[in-house]
Amino acid sequence: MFLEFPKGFFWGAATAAHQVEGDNYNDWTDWEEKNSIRLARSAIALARQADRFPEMFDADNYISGKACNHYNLFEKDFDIAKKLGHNAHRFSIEWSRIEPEEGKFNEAEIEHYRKVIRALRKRGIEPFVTLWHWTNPLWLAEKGGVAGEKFPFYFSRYVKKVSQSLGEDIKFWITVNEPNIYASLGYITGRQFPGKRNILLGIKAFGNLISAHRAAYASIHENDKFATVGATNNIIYFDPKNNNPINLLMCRIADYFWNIIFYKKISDSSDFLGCNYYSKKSVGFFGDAKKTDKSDLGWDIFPEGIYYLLKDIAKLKKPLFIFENGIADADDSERSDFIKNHLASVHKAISEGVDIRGYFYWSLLDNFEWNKGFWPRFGLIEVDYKTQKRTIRKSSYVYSDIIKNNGIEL
Ligand code: IFM
Repeated sequence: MFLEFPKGFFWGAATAAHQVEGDNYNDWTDWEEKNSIRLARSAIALARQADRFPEMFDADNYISGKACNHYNLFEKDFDIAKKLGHNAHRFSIEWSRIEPEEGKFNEAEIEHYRKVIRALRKRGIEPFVTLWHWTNPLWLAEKGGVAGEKFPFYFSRYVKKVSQSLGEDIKFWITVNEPNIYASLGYITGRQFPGKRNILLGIKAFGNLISAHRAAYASIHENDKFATVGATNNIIYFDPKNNNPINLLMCRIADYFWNIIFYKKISDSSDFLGCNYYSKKSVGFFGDAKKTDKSDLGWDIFPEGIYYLLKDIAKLKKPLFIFENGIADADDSERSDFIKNHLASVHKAISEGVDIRGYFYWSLLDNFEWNKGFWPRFGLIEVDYKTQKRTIRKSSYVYSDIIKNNGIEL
């Protein structure tokens, strides 16, 4: 059976500045230096993977450092994306490079991103620009970071500068990435930067990201009324352990707060909504989690989940994009099926009328996975961090055939 996607569908992969560029200096870098030893020690929690990924016990694994040196190698990386047939690419602009001192913008760095954008266009690849993918300039940390009173103001001032400088080459803007993950892991569980455990701060950070999105939406449109602007959030399928009414209720509550509330708050100031889907979570009491295959990170593989979530989010009547969907799979044994099966679910939603415009695999390259460091391997392209050699994984060719055919054979 052949499942064809709509004409003009955007196909590509995504990256984020801090995870691939190398030599960034921002609030996250600072946290890495202070926490790398602790993270290496606490990796014991993932010890079932210890034989395969001994680097998880090494503090250096948790320092982003040169990362993939994509800052210098972007042209080569885009050559590979082009060879694989990608017609779109999502990347992020690093705020700490653009505005290293408060209110002072670095024109040389703006020029760098102009070159990145033109390198994509030259290869026939549509750029999708994320303006904030979790990292901030150091001066902002002193003002309370994302939970600080004036965060939306600072963000929209930076966005205004970027859109005035680069706007003529950009059609698609993604203001903020995964506010729900950032607020919950950063401010509530404290598992990643800034490592706080304060629910009120978490709510403040989340609210600020909503206001920041709205302000950025307005300032981009002021500059270019034809721009297409949205934001992207992490979505999880909450799976009840059984049909006990308490479990069902818990799932509905989790679903509303994790998957829906952000989109509801921003949909009147968004031209599209972005969805980043990876996994499901078992919820509730009185039973065991249903068994599924798992990624190297232990995340459940559940392709049907994206179908249900897209159907639900579609009720907000906005065009949708899948801006992230991927798997940590170092030996590349699961990735091809992962992509195909998730795309089959996306196609099912499209065939039932959901307006989905594009799919971006996470990630183009292996990269720095935040508080897990370098050991999880998400890339279509394998990166040897010592030599910076790129090796195209087999699953990339499977994805490439899907793109060429604009559809999947099941
Ligand atoms: O690597 C991250 C990305 O930065 C945000 N979304 C989830 C990915 C995988 O964990």
